[in-house]
Amino acid sequence: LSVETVTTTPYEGQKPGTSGLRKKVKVFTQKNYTENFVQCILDANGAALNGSTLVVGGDGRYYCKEAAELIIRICAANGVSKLLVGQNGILSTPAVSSLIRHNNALGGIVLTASHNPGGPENDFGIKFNCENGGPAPDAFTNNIHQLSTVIKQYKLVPTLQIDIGKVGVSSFDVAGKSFVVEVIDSVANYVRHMEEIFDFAKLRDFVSGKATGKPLKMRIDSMNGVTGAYVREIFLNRLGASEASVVHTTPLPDFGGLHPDPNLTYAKDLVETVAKGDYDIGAAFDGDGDRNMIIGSKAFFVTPSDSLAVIAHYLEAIPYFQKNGVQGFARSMPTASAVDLVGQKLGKEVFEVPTGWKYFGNLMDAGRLCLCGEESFGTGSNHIREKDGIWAVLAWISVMQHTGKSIEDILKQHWSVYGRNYFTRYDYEECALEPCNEMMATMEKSITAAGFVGKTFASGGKSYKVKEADNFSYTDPVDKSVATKQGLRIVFDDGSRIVMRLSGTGSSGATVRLYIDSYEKDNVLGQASVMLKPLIDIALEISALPKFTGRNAPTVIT
Ligand code: VG1
Ligand code: CO
Repeated sequence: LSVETVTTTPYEGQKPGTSGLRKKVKVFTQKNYTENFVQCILDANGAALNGSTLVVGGDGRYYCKEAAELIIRICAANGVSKLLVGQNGILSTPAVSSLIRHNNALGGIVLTASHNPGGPENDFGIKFNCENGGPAPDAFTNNIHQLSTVIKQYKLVPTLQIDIGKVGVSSFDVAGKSFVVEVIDSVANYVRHMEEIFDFAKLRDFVSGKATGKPLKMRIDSMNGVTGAYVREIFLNRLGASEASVVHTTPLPDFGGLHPDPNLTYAKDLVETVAKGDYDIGAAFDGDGDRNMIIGSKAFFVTPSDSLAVIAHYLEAIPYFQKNGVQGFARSMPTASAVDLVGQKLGKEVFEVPTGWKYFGNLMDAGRLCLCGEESFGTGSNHIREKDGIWAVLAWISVMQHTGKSIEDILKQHWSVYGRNYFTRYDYEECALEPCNEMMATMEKSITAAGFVGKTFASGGKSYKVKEADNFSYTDPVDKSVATKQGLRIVFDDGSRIVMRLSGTGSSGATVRLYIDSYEKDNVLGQASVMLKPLIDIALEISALPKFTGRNAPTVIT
């Protein structure tokens, strides 16, 4: 087969955000758009690309398969030796991370827009993960973007034909060099990995009811995303759950019209079913399987910040940590600091990093971090370098098995020991960009002006004194790289916080995220929306959000 060089011109805006490049399908399917970006990803790897192995797969959304086939033809022309491709182009994000690590690959190209809706009218995305299995760091993605502004040509092997619907190995001769494509079973490697981490025999006895006399009643909702196949294999085949325990397990190109984001708004079906029914645990995942939501009986909601803290507290219930030890913990800056308290108690390092999983990787590689999470329904460990939805559910079931308690009781006990971080996030989606930029600039100015620290704000009978206010910046403790402008934050005397930032995962307009975090040592059984109301009002006042966005209410509350 021979290589063709195609002349092209740059597209504007090929700048990866929090987690890869996300645009409407219609943008990706413009002439040479995907080709350009993929060529830039490959070029950003420099000489290391030659003779390398890469992993390719995605969440099964619309355009995934076509993009995977295109990537195969481009990789073939650029000196890559071997590709591991998920069958039909399907691999969850955690599975890609695991495969990269297990195969010593140079990296992986992940085809997903994660929790964004899919289908011809909606979003597609491409993300590059590096050889540690984690999302490429800022320096790398900046390089990709830089290359995309000057690209003049890309290379591909236009005549390379391959059926990625069939598992198997195909070898090609590309201009005298060997190129191998191995289409792999999408779930096998990942399932094996989970079996190494958790005690499946014990969990099977617990889930099937052999150990307790009654099966664990669960409802696992894949929301028509990529986790369906993984969920069926793990929960039904390996752990002996009943067929009724899993729903929406067929990955669909448009997620069946669902917005595959596991939160109280978009996973409504799960929440309502569990609220009405007789379940011990409910869980949902996002499109690419890295996010998770956990709810207990009667839809008792576990905030992701609490979920992280509880798992941290019970890590000894998981064989992987018994074997490998427990290093430090970490959370993203907007995430409530519940895990910090567990870290303090256990004498572990706790890190606060900017939003996005890429910031955890260095700390894990350096052996300083084993468990981390984000308020955005992301939880994971150093078994891979992505957050991992199914892993989180297995961790929770392990904690339930270990304690013999319900999810609600586990949380209540946790709060009685550590106190409670009330937390909520307000999202204002698809706002006009300009006024949002102006709002952020104005707020940054006012919170960093002389006299702001020390000021007191009062609302609803509560008052809060500003202790610290800034635009968060982070210096990576390992490679000393600096990330600036990661979100405005106001920290009050009692540890309560207001955080505001613009999303970096949207495909159009601006999404404002407002995070409210308030700690109570003793008053732990209140209702979050009531407890947080005063701080929310203060945040809206300081930011003048209604004025800038024209919105009186958020689109999503989590
Ligand atoms: C959001 C979340 C962030 C998460 C990112 C990717 O980013 O807030 O915590 O890491 O999505 O998650 P942003 O910039 O929109 O706030 V996923 O599951 O969409 O890859
Ligand atoms: Co995701």
